[in-house]
Amino acid sequence: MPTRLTILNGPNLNLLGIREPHIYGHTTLAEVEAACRETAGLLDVSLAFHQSNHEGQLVDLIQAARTAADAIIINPAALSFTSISIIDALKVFEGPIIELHVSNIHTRDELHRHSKTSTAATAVICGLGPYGYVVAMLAAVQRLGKVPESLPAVLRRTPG
Ligand code: CA2
Repeated sequence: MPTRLTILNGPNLNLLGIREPHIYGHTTLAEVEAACRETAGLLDVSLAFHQSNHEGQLVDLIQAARTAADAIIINPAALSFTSISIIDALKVFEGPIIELHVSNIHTRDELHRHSKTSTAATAVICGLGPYGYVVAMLAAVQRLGKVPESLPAVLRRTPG
């Protein structure tokens, strides 16, 4: 069975590339998904890619990932700063969880700076723009020890 990645995107990320490009850039979520699908081909993984504006639906998707995915990559967006239900759902997932933000949340205003959900994440990536999704996919597969042998060894081994 191929390695299975689930990528989840929270509220308003359907507006990526459409509104506030000075913060979130010009790349749309459809373009992000296309880049992730291309990356999935290189990494030889299957990919589920979702966006929802609804907290409960994201909780359902995280729960479903317990049997449908080997790793979760999640950009909880504004729910990063508020959602205990997402934290609780993530804590039940047994595989790697990479939390991702397009912007560098540490340079943002007080409201957008303190992610609560990252307490349930294996790792956090922020500030790389949409490229962060590609990096997160590689990191998730590396964590699982499933980087394909067709890729250079340096991408497979853990330095140090
Ligand atoms: O940088 C990120 O990926 C964020 O998760 C995006 C969230 C923000 O609350 C976090 O602090 C950082 C906001 C997502 C809303 O996306 C929009 C995109 C375009 C226009 C308006 C909102």
